[in-house]
Formats: sequence, C-alpha cells, structure tokens
Amino acid sequence: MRYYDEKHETMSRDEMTALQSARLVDVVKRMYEGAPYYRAKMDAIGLLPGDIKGIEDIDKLPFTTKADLRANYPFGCFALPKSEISRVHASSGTTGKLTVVGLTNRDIDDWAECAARALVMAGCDKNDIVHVSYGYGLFTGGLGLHYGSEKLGSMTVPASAGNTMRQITLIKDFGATALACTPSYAMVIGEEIEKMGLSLSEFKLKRGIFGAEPWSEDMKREIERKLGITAYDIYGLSEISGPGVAMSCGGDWGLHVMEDYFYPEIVDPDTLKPVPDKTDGELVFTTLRKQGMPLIRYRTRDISALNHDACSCGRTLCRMKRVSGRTDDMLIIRGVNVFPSQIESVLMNIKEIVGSHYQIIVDRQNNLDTMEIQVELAPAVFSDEIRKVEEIRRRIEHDMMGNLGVGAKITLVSPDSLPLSTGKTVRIIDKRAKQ
Ligand code: DLL
Repeated sequence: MRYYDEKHETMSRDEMTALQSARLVDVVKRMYEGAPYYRAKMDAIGLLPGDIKGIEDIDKLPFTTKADLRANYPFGCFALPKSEISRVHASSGTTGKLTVVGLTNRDIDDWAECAARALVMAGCDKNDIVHVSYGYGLFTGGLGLHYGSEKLGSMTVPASAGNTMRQITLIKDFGATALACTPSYAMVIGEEIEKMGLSLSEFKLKRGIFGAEPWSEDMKREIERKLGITAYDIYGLSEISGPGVAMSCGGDWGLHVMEDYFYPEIVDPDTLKPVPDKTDGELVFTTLRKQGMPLIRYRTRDISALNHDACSCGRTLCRMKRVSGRTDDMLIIRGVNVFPSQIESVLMNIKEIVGSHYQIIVDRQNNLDTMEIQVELAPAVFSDEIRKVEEIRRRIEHDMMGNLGVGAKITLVSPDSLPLSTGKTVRIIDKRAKQ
C-alpha cells in the first residue's frame, strides 16, 4: 500500500491551494460566528470574514497563542456548543493549567484519517499488528494512534505505557510488526529486551512510529539498531490534533504535513513575518476542517522549516523539518511537557520548608532524559536531622510526580548555596542541547 488517500496526498499545488482556500474561507466564517474570543481579535483590527478570500489572505488574520487558550479555560475556545463535542483531550499549560481541546465526531474521524495516512507512510497496512505504547488518556498519543490503526484495519494492541516487561512479552507473543511510542520509551524497551537476554529473532517488529518529543538522528539510529526496525518520526500537538499532523515517509528530509487539514506557516518569532522555504522559524498552524475547536494561525512555539520541493515518495504534501527545539521554556521530559512554572508552583506550596531558590538540570543518560531539581532548604529546616531531610526530599519528589506526571530527582542543598545571578536567573540547565 503506497498511499492511504492518494487523491489528497498527491494533488497538484494548484489543486491543494484551491482546497486550502475554500476551507480557510469556511473556517474563518465559522470562527467569527462561533468563537467570541476570535471574533474579538478580528473586530479589534476591523477584519470581516468576507475580507478573507483565499489562502493568500492568511497573513491578514490575527495569531492565536496558548495564552488565549488559558484565558478561556476550560471550554471557552470551542466554536460549537458543548452538546456537539464528543471528546476532550488536554496537555500541560504554562501555568500548570491544562490546555483543553474539544472534538466533534467528525474531528475524531479526520484525526484517525491523518493517523492512518501516517501509519501508511511508515509502511503499515491492514496486515500489520500495531502495538500502541503511547499513554491512553488526556494525552493524545494513545488514542490517536489507536484510532488511526483501527481505521487502517491493522490489528491494534492498546497496551498504553508502563510495565515494560509485560509490554515486551505482548510484543513478542502477539508478533507485533509496528511499535508506536515515544522515542525514549522505545529506548527503554530496547534496553529491557537486551537485559532479559532475548534475541531480536524472537520478534517480528519491522517499524516504529515515534514522536511527542524531540529526538536526534543519532537516537534514531540507536533505536533502529536496538530493535532491528526502521524508525519514523510522527509529529502532532493536542491543540491542532494529536499525532498525525505530520509524518516522515522515510525520505531524507522532514515530515509530510497533512496540509489539506492543517495549513502550515513558518514565521520569524520576533517579527512574526513569514520566512522563505527551508529557513528556520516558528511553526504556525491553521486548522482548515476542524469543527469543535478550530484554531487560526496558532503559534506552536516549535522551531522548524518548510520545504515545498518534490519528494521521492511521490507525495506532494509539503514537508516540515524535524522539530529541534522550542521558542519558549517548555521542556519535554520523556515525552511529557513540563513548564518550569509548574515546578515552581509545587515548591511555592511548601515555602516553609524550602527556600526560594531552585535549579533544574536536564540531561540525557543512555539516551533517556533525566531531570534533577536542586532545591535550597529553608534555614530553619536545614539544621534538622538527616531522617527529616530525607522525608522532605521524598515529599517533594512525590508532589513533583503528581503535578508534572514525570519523575524528577530531588537534591536538597544548603541555604544560599545555589548560584545567585545579577540579571535573569538561570533556572534551567539543559545539557541535552549540546549532545
Ligand atoms: O505530543 C502529540 C503526539 C503524540 C505527537 C504522539 C506524536 C506522537 P502534546 O502533548 O500536545 O501532543 O505536545 C505537543 O510535543 O508542540 C512539540 O513540542 C512536541 N512534539 C510532538 N511531536 C514531536 C516530534 C503530542 N515528532 C508538543 N518531534 C509539540 C519533536 C515533538 N517534538
């Protein structure tokens, strides 16, 4: 199977532009009528839906940011009444408040369609057995790949994340041919297989569908070696639609954007002006067909570039460069989005035992993200016995896990021992960037 939807995946640029234009005109009208927060943005600059005649007018439209979603938490960005929404998903927001999205039944179906296209780009068809180890729940990874795989007709194993030894047994016994999870979890699975002394010949795995966090070409090669598979990069974000906004076809450059559903732009994050093809900038998406919660010119904060050159796979869908980083301070730790402000609010809740200084050290060991939070103890607590200090450490570790959804090593340090800065405090040391 070469394409899931040959018509849309290989249409000419003129046909694509015509389709995108018609869909943009429609979504702007729907937003003006149904989403008061966006109507207010348009009214503020005197823009009417009729002013948008096609995709060439897109840069007249105001941007949308995570702050808009936060200000309208939880359901204020929906463009339809709640009675039309059949599913919600959510991901971390900058203040610890969740970013909530609402989908109609057709939205869920469209998303499954994009995920099915993505699976076909990775070489899957209905004969595959797809083991889904992305988390199921508010996170879009599990259910996104699940619906895509079912739509394709592949045998779908909803394993969700965790309990690695059991996962490996299932992958082996069921003869899974495709594995869908974060690249860091794929590394964990690969390492556990080695530790269990199993041989790759006992497995039928051929391909992996990995995403939800930045990963390097080196890590790709390492996973391919450890699992004996070909690894593919899948991109998405809850706000636009989960996994399947873009997908690598195995070619040598980037990921194909499902641009009949999501119109991509790259802008300079400072001037917000578009940049030329193959130039890095901030990725911005407009959902062209979504009903429940369309977004217009949504700033993803992800750094990427676009490429409209022809691809050897035959698809005409433009490509986006593998996402290498972000323009904000969001950290992605083993696939989980973490904002430093969430860490801060956990610490601020126990102000009486910790001081006001902390530092976050993110690293990568054996290809796995690690996060250490160094916290200064309050002077009054510092003189206490070791047992008490250990209790405090465990309590913070527990609170962090509960709030962030990912583990952090807590190191308690004496009062006033963390470096003081005279300017902007450097709270995050991300050693991964240099690797
Ligand atoms: O991570 C959706 C997803 C699930 C994508 C499973 C792929 C596979 P969020 O939790 O909303 O949604 O996080 C979105 O994760 O803005 C990027 O910063 C990052 N991200 C997602 N995919 C990739 C990728 C899901 N392939 C945020 N490479 C995005 C690099 C990625 N970063």
